Amino acid sequence: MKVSLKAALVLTCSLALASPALAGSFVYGGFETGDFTGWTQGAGYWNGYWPIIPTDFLPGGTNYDMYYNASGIVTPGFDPVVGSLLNQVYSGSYAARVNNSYNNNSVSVISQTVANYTDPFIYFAWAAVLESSHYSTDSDNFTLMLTDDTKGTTLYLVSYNSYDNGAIFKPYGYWFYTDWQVKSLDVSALSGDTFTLTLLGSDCPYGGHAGYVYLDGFGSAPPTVPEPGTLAMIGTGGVFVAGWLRRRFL
Ligand SMILES: [Ca+2]
Ligand SMILES: [Ca+2]
Repeated sequence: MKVSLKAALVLTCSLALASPALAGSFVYGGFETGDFTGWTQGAGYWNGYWPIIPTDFLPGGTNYDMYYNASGIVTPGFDPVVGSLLNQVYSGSYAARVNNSYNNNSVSVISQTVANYTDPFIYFAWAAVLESSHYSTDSDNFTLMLTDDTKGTTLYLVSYNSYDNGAIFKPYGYWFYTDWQVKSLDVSALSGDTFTLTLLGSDCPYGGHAGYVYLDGFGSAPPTVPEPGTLAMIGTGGVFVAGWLRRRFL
């Protein structure tokens, strides 16, 4: 008995010692725990300085104040602003919404770092909703970036505001929104590096306009879209399914 316990202890120690060398992987990048497990959250108040630096609002940052955190976990269903034009979830049962549609100068951030990543691809999906407001440096805005922290390089960066919104944005009343944007980055040449995905969403700095971004499917495999039957069960009828089919197949 003593021998087997000792053997088990040795095995446990060996595994513990070996674990730092194991390849890193994303932790709940699809938010399927129904919360922000695996993610670092940040928030703060935007009083108008530009540019907004995401790390300023993460723990330890100069503007970090979780009182203003307006992120949340969402379930399949219509976006509260554009309705059936955008499903809140891209894949599975949950997604993250960074910031929200309430105007109160809030800035919300989420971030996840994975070390020793050896898979060949990184996938993620995002969709943004921005309220028409002011100009390039004082409108509700968002920044989504993926950095290679080992190399000190930025592999993916999108930064939009409601004044400088790109061709992927569509107008909806006094708002702009995108369809889900699914990204795949080939990182096969960067095997073993440390990567960080950071997403910031911000209201305008005067408290009158809001902006927010959905994120889902951060991981090493392509995020899968819901089955049509699942969408029909949301209680939407044919219009939404038609929209889904249009987005998927055209
Ligand atoms: Ca998900
Ligand atoms: Ca807000």
